[in-house]
Amino acid sequence: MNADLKLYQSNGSPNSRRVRIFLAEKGITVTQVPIDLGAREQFADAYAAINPRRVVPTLVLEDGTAIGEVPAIMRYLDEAFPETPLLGSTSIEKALIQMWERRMELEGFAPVMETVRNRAAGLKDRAIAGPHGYAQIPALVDRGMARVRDFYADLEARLGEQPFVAGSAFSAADITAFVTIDFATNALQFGIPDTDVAILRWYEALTTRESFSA
Ligand SMILES: N[C@@H](CCC(=O)N[C@@H](CS)C(=O)NCC(=O)O)C(=O)O
Repeated sequence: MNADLKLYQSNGSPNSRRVRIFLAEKGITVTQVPIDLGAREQFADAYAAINPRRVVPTLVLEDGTAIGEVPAIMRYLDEAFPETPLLGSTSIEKALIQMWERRMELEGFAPVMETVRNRAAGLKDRAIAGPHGYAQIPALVDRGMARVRDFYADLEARLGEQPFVAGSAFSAADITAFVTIDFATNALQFGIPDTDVAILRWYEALTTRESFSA
């Protein structure tokens, strides 16, 4: 389905990828507007007018409303296009999926991001994305790696009990967890440990979904 929406995004941005996969899973096609983070296009006045936080992604609706923050974008899309819900249908499903998606973001995605941003030479004084510059804190790298290790251990325990992160059905929580793992693998060379058989089983199954190449 073609929707009259614009997604400002960057191909190399894992946050943008969470939304691209979400859209692909729902079968929604939008106009993608590339923002070149390497060229600091997020700081251009034209983009700052759309998203004053100067980060991607941003979803812009037909009436010009600009929605930032990945969970908010997901929520809008799931409510505006209710077919193939990825954030649940009942009150209980919605609460549990939000709980698990938030855990994947806070306990997985954020520690990977924190480690990458406090380590990469090219991100000196850009340790936190957004309009304000922050210096790197090297001690956060070791702590971040420990948090990523714990994320894998906790996810292994969860997927040993349930086929998907939020339970019996695929959801947005799986998207955030999967993007987190690819991000950790590519940016930190910290892939799924060989002993994490439940994560490996789940990961292999998800790679067969067409949406995950989005
Ligand atoms: N909390 C924001 C985070 C967005 C974010 O950090 N995006 C990164 C790319 S993954 C970005 O735009 N970075 C720009 C920069 O580092 O200047 C969200 O959920 O959308």
